[in-house]
Amino acid sequence: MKTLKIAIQKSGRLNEKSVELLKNCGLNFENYKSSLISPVSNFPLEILFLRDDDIPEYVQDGIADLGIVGENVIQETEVDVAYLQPLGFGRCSLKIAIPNNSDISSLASLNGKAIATTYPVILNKYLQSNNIEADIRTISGSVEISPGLGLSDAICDLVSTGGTLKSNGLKPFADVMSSEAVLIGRKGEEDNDLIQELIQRVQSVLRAKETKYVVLNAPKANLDAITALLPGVKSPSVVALAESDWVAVHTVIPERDFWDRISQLKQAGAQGIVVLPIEKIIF
Ligand code: PRT
Ligand code: ZN
Repeated sequence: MKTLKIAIQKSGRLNEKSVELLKNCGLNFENYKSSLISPVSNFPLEILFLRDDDIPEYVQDGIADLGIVGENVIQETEVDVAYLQPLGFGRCSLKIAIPNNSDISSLASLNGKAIATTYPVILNKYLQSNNIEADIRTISGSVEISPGLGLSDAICDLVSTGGTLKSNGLKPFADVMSSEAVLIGRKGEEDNDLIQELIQRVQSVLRAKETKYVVLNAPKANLDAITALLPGVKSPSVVALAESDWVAVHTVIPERDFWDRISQLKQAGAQGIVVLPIEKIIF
């Protein structure tokens, strides 16, 4: 069987989470910072460690079968690849930002202004779709200092916490795109059995991350009220306890409404609530 190749970022913001995801998928490999390629010992897969900017093209051209990279980089490189799975990390937005004291007040007032960015392709499309004619100044980094140096009237850059904008006297003005890390593959190869196996492993890890395993004790009399609050994978397991009026309930709860559920459960009479992380959920 052909050995697949997956390209991930060698170092930078996506490296650690990409390695963690692949390890959580049960893949054994060495993560030497010095090597560019690392074989997986228990799956026909090799990991390529690359600059993130090169990953989309490597996948498009078939040098790698799969890649993990920010959506922003895929859009900027304009490659034709298959989006296989959003991964929920590396979240950020590409925003136009302006100096705090700028007179730019509406999208139309960007007409004729200079905007510095490392994302000229995405910015150009955004401006065109909004009928704005601005001067895009493509620079290779430190975009946020360009208005202060008098090189541009605005910038278009990635923002996560907003701290970099703030510390440079800038404020967000318009959202161009939101982005997260995604698993991409070569177009036409999506049905490959090994690729499908990997996608399923990735999905089971992501599902597990979104949920917690909860064990609680409930008075039998309140069981209906308590199970009504619990979605579970199918339905909660109810286990007898030595004390005959009580049962233990085992279930999974989505992370997003976790605290609401826990307080509702307490109100419904649940006690001794134990919450555990889940490693994988396989349907
Ligand atoms: O060396 P290589 O080319 O591989 O890496 P790189 O330096 O080009 O990219 P890297 O590691 O900085 O980012 C990789 C990916 O992480 C990006 O392509 C995005 O998909 C994602 N990501 C998520 C971010 C951010 N958040 C982010 N905040 N990439 C960059 N930033 C930068 C931003 O450019 C700005 O300088 O962080 C600063 C703003 O951060 P806040 O928190 O102050 O708003
Ligand atoms: Zn890069």
